[in-house]
Amino acid sequence: MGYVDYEVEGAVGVITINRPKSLNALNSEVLDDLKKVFDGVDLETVRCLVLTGAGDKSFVAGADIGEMSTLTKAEGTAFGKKGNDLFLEIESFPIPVIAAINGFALGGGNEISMACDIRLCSDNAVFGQPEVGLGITPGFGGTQRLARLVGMGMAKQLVYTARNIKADEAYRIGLVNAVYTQEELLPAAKKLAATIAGNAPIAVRNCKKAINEGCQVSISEGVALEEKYFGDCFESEDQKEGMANFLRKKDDPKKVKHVAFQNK
Ligand code: CO8
Repeated sequence: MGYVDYEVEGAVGVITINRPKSLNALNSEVLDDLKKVFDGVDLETVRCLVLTGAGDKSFVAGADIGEMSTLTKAEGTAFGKKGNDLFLEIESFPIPVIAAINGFALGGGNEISMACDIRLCSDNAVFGQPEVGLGITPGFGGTQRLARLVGMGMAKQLVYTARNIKADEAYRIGLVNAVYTQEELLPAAKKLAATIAGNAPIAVRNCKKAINEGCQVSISEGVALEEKYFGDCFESEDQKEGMANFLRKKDDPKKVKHVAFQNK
């Protein structure tokens, strides 16, 4: 569809931002197309998503500077809200989203990757928040999510200097979980997604909610959230079968089997 492609392989959905001539920069149409694709994901069958960019040069080189260049204050605020609303939807999407960062992840590109649950990148990836060099602040969540991911001191340094960093430094500061060659990146992201998709879906979704929501509150409120999401897993078919399988294995290791979780 338009600027965004979507393919399903088994229980893994792969979303590709496809505007390579502009290094996959996010204009309003790309944001609209992304929203349509996320809203259309069949959550009955798809259990994990991979988000990547088309081509071998760029994941997303930021929000579209041409489109932003003529915005008024009111339009700038509205554009920021459009991106923020979408990225909040991605962050709280019911199933995990893995960013496979295959090149530039600048400005809005770094910001959309930070709305994902897990970031993997290729060795040619470049990260940064160049906004202050353009006369604006990060506007799609960069001032908020970067500090939460890499700590306030490092986030402030990256944002205030507008300095780009390479994949190895992004890995060192904990912005990405792993670095691959370009050829290896997408297969590795799909393999990780398939591993997640093979686990009990209700439990994985509840883990995502417990971690995301728990990060915003005190530890006592966080563990109360965990108790709720933990308790909610009980009496599900997947909990009963997952635990019964473990007990069968203990009883007789030959009875070991792969549990095909039902999402029930
Ligand atoms: N917006 C629009 N077009 C872009 C962008 C972008 N962010 N990035 C690249 N392009 C386009 C170029 O204009 C060029 O198009 P054309 O061929 O028509 O001239 C094409 O992509 C290829 O780019 P280059 O020729 O520049 O490729 P290079 O390999 O020489 O350089 C770079 C690659 C280093 C990535 C360079 O393109 C660059 O610096 N791009 C801009 C990166 C940037 O500053 N991104 C941050 C933008 S600000 C932002 O994201 C704010 C988010 C919050 C918004 C909130 C709104 C209120």
